Amino acid sequence: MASQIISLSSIATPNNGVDLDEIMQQKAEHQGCGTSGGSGKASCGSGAGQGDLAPEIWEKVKNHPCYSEEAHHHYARMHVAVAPACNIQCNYCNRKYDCANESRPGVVSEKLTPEQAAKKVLAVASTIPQMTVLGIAGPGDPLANPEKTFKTFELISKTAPDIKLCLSTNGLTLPDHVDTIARFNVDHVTITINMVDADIGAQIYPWIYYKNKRYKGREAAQILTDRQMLGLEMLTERGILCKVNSVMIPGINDHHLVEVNRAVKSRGAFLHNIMPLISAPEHGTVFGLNGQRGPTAQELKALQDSCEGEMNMMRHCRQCRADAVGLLGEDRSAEFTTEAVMAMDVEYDLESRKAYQSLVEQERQAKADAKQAELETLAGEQSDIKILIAVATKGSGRVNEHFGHATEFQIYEASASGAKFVGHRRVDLYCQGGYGEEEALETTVIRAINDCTAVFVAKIGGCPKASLEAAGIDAVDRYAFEYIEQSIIAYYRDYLDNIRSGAIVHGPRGDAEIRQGAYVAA
Ligand code: CLF
Ligand code: SF4
Repeated sequence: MASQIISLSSIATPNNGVDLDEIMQQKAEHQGCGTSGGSGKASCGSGAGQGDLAPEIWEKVKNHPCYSEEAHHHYARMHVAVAPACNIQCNYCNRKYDCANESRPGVVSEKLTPEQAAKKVLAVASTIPQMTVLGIAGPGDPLANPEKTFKTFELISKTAPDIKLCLSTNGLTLPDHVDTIARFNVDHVTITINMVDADIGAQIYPWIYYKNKRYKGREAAQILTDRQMLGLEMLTERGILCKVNSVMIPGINDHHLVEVNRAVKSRGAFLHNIMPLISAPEHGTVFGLNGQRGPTAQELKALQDSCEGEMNMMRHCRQCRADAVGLLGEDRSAEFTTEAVMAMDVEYDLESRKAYQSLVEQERQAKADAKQAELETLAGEQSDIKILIAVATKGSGRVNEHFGHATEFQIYEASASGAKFVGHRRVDLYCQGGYGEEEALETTVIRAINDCTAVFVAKIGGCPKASLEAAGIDAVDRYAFEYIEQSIIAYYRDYLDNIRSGAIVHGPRGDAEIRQGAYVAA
């Protein structure tokens, strides 16, 4: 999503472009044009988001945007593309495809040396104080490029010791590197595990290259799954937090992923991230070319829901580029080209980063308190009605994006138990230079959020509002600049009241689409 560029100064506030004074002013202006704001309760209180996590685990996840859904509204990650080679072939991967406007794993604009990567990390950390995690996720496999990967970690752990190190691998050589991973204090490792059955694996992986030999078919898949399970066990024994990423491929591993979920949970994985297959002919992948489809939004949600009782499910993954920079829903990589980074005068100021992050923590606490207060108004509510709500946001857990500027919508499920983040949907930009593209609205936005009862926005024009309402989606701007979860709970309470009074009739919504094609910037 390279077109979603926010100015450098914008991210240097806890609200991603909107500081608190500015929010209050925007709220006042917004209310002045005929809408009403929600209630902005905020007070001090309990810790934001720790739940029942042990303190040492919370310490590791609290500002990691991938390991904590709540943190992803506030903290950013960056990837450095130091690992070009791969030792396996996945039928959904084509690293030759390179488009600056495309956002998916394996895609990068520039490959870096470890030294260039280290300079880039300092440049980004100085510009974006809420960048807390450095991940190496390709464009190939980091552990198929161990020298470059670990050299990069070594350089960064010396110059920017407050940044968490993160690694994402296919797992084939993972057991060989577990000791080195532990030595470099890499606290977070992701393994992509799509199967634990070699017959299914043979449909996903045409070959692997292992110990100087190429293996194919079932034999290749069996070696891969054995190595993945061993690597996962070795990491969790050492107390390293492991996340498992799985690509949901309808007709191949969709039902099987429940079994994968059990297998990784029993080996100590902390989090399971089931992602939709991205498959389009223009990507040139085997699956893209043979017409393999990805899941619909409701198919993905149903699978995630069915695994949720087993372990923590990640639903906020953005399937990032291997050179992504910024909050998960944005990509600022275009600001940090090698040329731009090398020309930068970088001053790494640990104290000012800490000071900034303490402001972020205050904002998180205020948000958690506001949510809790609103939740108390649902106490005793017995309704089993659940609705989905799409939210236009640019971070900080607030409804703070205009409908026409949204390149994605965050999706929440509202129920008697409160508001739960259940995913996001990417869309084409509706606003194209001052006028709305009806086609983009009809073909993309409505299809992407068709399963939602309402969409919350900071602002929306009359035409798109009417189109959404014709599609049965309530376009709501009365919560502009309020906290998302607090607003969703308030809306849900009103929704139930309206059903009971007969003002509205609750009915089922349809399915929605997950965007599959290449992203085209406005
Ligand atoms: Fe990067 Fe991955 Fe680390 Fe995150 S991404 S290496 S754990 S810092 Fe995150 Fe991006 Fe999804 Fe990966 S949103 S693709 S899960
Ligand atoms: Fe591509 Fe990653 Fe699969 Fe390698 S492991 S083929 S880089 S998706």
